[in-house]
Amino acid sequence: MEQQIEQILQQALNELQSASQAAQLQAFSVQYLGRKGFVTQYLRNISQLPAEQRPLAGKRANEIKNILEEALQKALQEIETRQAAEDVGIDVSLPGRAAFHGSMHPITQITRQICEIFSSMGFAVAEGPEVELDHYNFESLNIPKNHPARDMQDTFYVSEAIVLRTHTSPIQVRYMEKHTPPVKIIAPGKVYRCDSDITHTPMFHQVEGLVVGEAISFGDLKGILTVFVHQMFDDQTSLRFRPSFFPFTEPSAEVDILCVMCRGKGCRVCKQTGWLEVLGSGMVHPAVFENVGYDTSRYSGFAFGMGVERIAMLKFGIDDIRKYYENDIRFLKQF
Ligand code: 2NM
Repeated sequence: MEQQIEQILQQALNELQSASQAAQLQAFSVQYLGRKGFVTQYLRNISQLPAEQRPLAGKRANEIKNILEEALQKALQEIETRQAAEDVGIDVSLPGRAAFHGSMHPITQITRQICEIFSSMGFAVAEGPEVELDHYNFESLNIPKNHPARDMQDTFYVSEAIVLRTHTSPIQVRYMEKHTPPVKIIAPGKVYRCDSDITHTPMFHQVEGLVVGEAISFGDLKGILTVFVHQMFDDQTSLRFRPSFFPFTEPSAEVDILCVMCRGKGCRVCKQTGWLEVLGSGMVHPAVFENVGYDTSRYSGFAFGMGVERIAMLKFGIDDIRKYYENDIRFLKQF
């Protein structure tokens, strides 16, 4: 008996599932829940069971009756809803139009990843204008009037005193004017230079960093950039600091990392050197501090800068920077 009622339940639920017409549900109702239906019959037969089995069998039979009544109501409602939709000319069985999925541009992804690594080391993120005064882009950074970077050939001039920023350093100068040390910031953003070939686009992205405080040393610079490279690539990626020159830092260093493609063996990407140049850096030049009113006998600091496209090309194995800006959906979809 017990098994019988569970079988009736299963069979009833299966039938409900395949019913798509109101008439079928009507028949279902009669067949299972009607006066002569299966469930009603079963309830009647309980009186013939041994007395000790009756309470449990009765309880279960009533539960099943409720389950079926509820399921029947739900099925009826679904059919009504569908009928109402069809009455006004909507075919609810038509597949919907797929939503168009966008995704983050690879350069945005890498910019955010760089910012996240520095944020985790306590850096704040600063931003500033892309159309910048010559004063903030060059003058305050100790870049002399005759410097080649200031040529019309290299810089987009809006007017004699206004340029499209050629690096994000002016963000840091503006920040220093408004804040006293300690300073610990990164400055991400678009920068512009008159340049266009397979490794240069007229607009590209940089992230620069600046730390100023009492007794900040070149050792601090090495430590911060080592942690950054190990987090951005992996901790097997060694670094090499090479003497260099920038007008706004002294001493200055170029930072190379072990080639991520060949691991130092020498390949096409590292031009057989085993190393890749990825960062510029140095101790901030006292002339820059004087320009923002910092006491150079009390404060020292370091700064660094990197090109986001270059980091992204290495991370993703892309060899032509222009691919990032052709808006070819087949390329962009891969990230
Ligand atoms: C670099 C390399 C070296 C730099 C310097 C400054 C500032 F504003 F503090 F003077 N900001 N960024 C810097 C120093 C940037 O990029 C290749």
